[in-house]
Amino acid sequence: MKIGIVCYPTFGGSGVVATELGKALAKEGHQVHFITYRQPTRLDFFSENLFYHEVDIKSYPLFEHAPYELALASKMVNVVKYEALDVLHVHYAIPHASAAYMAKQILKEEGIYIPVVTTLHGTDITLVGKDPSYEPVVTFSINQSDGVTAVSEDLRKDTFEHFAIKTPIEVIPNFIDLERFKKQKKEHFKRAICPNDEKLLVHTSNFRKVKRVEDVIRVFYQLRKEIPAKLLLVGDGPERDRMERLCRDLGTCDDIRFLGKLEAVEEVLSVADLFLMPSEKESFGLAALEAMACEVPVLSSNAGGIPELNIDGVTGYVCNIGDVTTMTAKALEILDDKNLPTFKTNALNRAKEFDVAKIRPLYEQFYQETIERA
Ligand code: GMT
Repeated sequence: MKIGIVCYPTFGGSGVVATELGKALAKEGHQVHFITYRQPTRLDFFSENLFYHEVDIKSYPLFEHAPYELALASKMVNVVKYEALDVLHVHYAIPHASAAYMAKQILKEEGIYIPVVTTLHGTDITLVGKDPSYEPVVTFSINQSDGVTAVSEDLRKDTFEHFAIKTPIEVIPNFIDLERFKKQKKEHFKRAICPNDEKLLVHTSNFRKVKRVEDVIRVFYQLRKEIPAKLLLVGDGPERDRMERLCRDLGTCDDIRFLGKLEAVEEVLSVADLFLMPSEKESFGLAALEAMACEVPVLSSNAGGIPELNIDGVTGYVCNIGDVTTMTAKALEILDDKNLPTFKTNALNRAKEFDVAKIRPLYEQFYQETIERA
């Protein structure tokens, strides 16, 4: 198949899923064309089946905001036409699904039909999409897509609950490349961070409010009173300054390190004992899956689709959003040397259920069905 993939090229989960899916499809012999405003972060190598088309966003003094959606739709028209694509797969509804609708209408005028698959990732529905300033366009463009997928059952339900959706939505979960995300031998790294064999906790995110990084620090602060431990915070974003101040106020700076954005997050995960994901909203929780693949149990909130991944009492624990006290107690239980090896094994076994080799064929089948139906 010749597949066009539209996504955000940044560190966010939807861009990662889109890029990794494209790479996996290219490995299977499909020709994959990425259409974005910047080279996706994980697409920095050559492959005969992978192509990248940059969206040119022309500015003009009259525009306070350059019309990205129009430039994107025009690029889609161009790529579909000249590369003879079979299907266009857009990740994240805003503004990709509506740009795809516009491209589709333009191509129709020229007698070209392009089926559009839209994948809903989370905040495009749960936060941004619900906002009245976007809702009508989001509803319309989902309904106009030829196929729609959501990354969890919870996101699927949420979409039907909050939007007047007439089209079916198929759940295709996030996936993981177990070749890349696996426990690596990094004992020297562990010794450098935890010289006295402390337990190592890790959180990775984009430090947005919705991730509740404050809960990570408060859980760690409580836990640190009970056992020797260190915390690594990976990523960066709007909450980082506030979190650094909180660490200083609590006097925990010696045990917490902010690592900023890291590409090789699997190296940090390889030495971790526990991953924390206390999010307010989380449609799936790809970062938790990455941790589990590196044999790290997960202490999470019960937001959104996380419980579909993190099995309470098996791969970690699932607690109510914001319940720092219970989270601390559960963290201590997981980190107890009697329990930790079992949680680690269970986490890895669960991650294997989301192996890219199992999930990629679901997308291929979905494309085929969408093309045939259209
Ligand atoms: O988590 C983020 O803020 C990034 C966001 C995105 O859209 O890039 O991630 C969303 O999509 C990921 C991939 O499908 C999911 O694993 C994340 O759970 C989801 N984030 C939220 O729902 C907050």
